[in-house]
Amino acid sequence: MNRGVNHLAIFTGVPEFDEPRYVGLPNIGDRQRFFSLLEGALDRRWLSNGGPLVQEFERRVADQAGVRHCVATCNATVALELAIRAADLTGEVIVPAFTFPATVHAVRWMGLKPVLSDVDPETGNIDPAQVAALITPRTSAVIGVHLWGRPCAVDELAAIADRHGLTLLFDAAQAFGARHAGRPVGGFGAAEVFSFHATKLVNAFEGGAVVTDDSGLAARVRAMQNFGIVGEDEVAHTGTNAKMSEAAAAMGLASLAGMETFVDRNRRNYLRYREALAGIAGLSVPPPDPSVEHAYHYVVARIDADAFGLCRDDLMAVLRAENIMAKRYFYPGCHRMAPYHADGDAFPHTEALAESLLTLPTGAAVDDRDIDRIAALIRVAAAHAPAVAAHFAKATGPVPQPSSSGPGQ
Ligand code: T4K
Repeated sequence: MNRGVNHLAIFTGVPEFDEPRYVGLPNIGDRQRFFSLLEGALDRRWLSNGGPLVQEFERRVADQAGVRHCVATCNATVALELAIRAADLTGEVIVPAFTFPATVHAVRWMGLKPVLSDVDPETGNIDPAQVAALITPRTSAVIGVHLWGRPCAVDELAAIADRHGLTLLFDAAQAFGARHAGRPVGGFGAAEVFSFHATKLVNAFEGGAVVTDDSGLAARVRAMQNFGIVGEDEVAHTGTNAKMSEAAAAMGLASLAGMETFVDRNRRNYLRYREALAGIAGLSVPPPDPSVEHAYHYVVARIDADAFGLCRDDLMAVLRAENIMAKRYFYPGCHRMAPYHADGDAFPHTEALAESLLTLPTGAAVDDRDIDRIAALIRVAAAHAPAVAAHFAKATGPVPQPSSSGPGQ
C-alpha cells in the first residue's frame, strides 16, 4: 500500500472504520441458547441464590479447569477478596505491579498490605526471583497473575511458597482456557480466580469464580459469598453477597458453548496480526511460545519508540482517530496509581512494559480484512513517523484519552 500521510485521520483523512473496533468486544455465543436458558429461569421463578443454571455453570467451569470445586461469583474482584478471606491470609501479600488494579485492590480491600513485585521483562508475568526477595516474616501469601492469558511461573512460585510456608493464589481472570504443562489453569496453588466479565473469553455479563481442589476452602468461599450462611438459620462466617445470578449463568453457559470457536478465532487473529505487522522496525508481536498453551486473550504489540519513530502513545492516538480503540494494558503500573504510589518506585520492567505495550482489537471485533487494514495504517504511521510526531508535538488540544472507550464516551 502506498498511502500518503494525509490519509491518516489525525490529518485530513476519513477514519478507517465507521464503527469503533474495541479491544474487549464481548463474545456473545449462541443467542438462542441464552434466551432459552433465560426463559427457563423466568418460568421456574428462580433467579438467584444458587439456582440450577449457576450450579450447571459451576460444574462446567470446574470440569474445564480440572478441579473439584467451583464457586461462581458476581465478578472476579470479589472472588479474589473471598479467596483471600477464606484462606485466612494476614499481613503482607506479594502481588505483581504490572496487572489490572483489581488484583492489588483485592488485597488492600481485605485490610492486608499488598507488596508489589516487578515482573519478567519479556512475558510481563510476576518474577519469582523478585517475589523471593520480598518475603518478610509478615508475608502470608503470593498472588500470581496469568497475564493476558499466559500462565505465569507456576512451578517456581509453588516452590517458593512451599519453602516459606506461604499460601499461593492465582489471579486467572484473563486465563480461562489456558494450560500449563498440559494441565488447565485453575488447578494451581490453593485456589485460582477466573473472571467472566463481558470482555473475557467466556462472559456472564459480569461474573467470576473461585476454583480449587481444597474442599474446606471451597466450603468457606461458598458460605462467605452468601452472607456466611451455612444452614437455614446458621451464619458461620463474616460474609458478603457475591452471588452470581441465573441471568448471568445463562449467558455464561451460552458463552461456554462457544469457547473453542473463540479461542480459535483469537489464535487466528494473533497469527494474522503477526503476519500483517511483520518487518516493521521497532514494532513486534512476540511469537507464540510453544512451552505454554495460551488463550490469546489479547494481542499485545511492543513499540520501541526509537526504532519505530513514534512513542506508543502517539501510535495509540493515531489509531484511535481511525476508530481503532487500542488500549494501554496496563498503564501506568499499579505502583504509580494513587492508592499505591507510596509503596515504592523500583519497578523498571513494569515501567518499561507500561510505556511500550499497546493492546490491539481482537476477538469478535475484527476479521482478517480488518487486521490487514489496521496493520496497513500502522505502516503508514511508521513510514511518516517524523510528520506524525511533529503533529503531536505541536498539538495544542487534548490528545484522545486512552480511557475513553465506552459507547457515548
Ligand atoms: N484481575 C485481572 C488480571 C483482570 O484483568 C481483571 C479484569 C480482574 C482481576 C477483575 O475482574 P472483574 O472483577 O472485572 O471480573 C476491562 C474489564 O472491565 C475488566 O474486567 C478486565 N480485567 C480489564 C482487563 O478490562 P477496562 O477498564 O479496560 O474496561 P473498558 O470499559 O475500557 O472496556 C475494555 C474494552 O472492551 C473497550 O475497548 C470497550 C470494550 N467493551 C467493553 C464492554 C464492557 C465492549 O466492547 N463491550 C462491553 O460490553 O476493564
